[in-house]
Amino acid sequence: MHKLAYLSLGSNLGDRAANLNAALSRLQALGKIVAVSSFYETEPVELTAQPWFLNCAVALDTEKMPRQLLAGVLDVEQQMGRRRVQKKGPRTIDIDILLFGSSVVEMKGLTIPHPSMHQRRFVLEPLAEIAADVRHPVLKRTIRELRDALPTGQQAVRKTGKS
Ligand code: PH2
Ligand code: MG
Ligand code: MG
Repeated sequence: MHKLAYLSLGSNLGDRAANLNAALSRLQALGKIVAVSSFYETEPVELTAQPWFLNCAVALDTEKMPRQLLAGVLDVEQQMGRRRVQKKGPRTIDIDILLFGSSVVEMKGLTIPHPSMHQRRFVLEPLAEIAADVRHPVLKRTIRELRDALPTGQQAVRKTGKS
């Protein structure tokens, strides 16, 4: 059974663009990448005393179940040398599952839709580029509507080239 999953990728250590590209390449083991947003230079949120991020959004056509997909993305993070030193702190690569078709998933260690995606401009701005009309299955708003409803001037997000 095919599902269209949307992922958020972020990096703020080392060569950030190379890290995003390496993750994109490895994600092909988990399905077919059908869309990738531009890369966005984004101000850190939550833990603000850390380098700026490069973030993007990806649409992945996958046959994996949510659990397997999570295991797969954690595996890619591991392969890329991610070390969990500080919660929400600097990382070579972070891959978060945002949406999984229109499924709502509540399992230990995995909540889909991602519980804070609708509050994060660094997620919604890239995602709106590839999924503006996709509807959040819990909030019943499209990604464009969620993006437009964010408070203005709060988190800086700048579109850069694609790679
Ligand atoms: N990820 C976080 C915390 N803060 N800020 C930005 N701009 N981009 C991120 O990917 C990010 C963050 C935790 O995963
Ligand atoms: Mg994250
Ligand atoms: Mg994560």
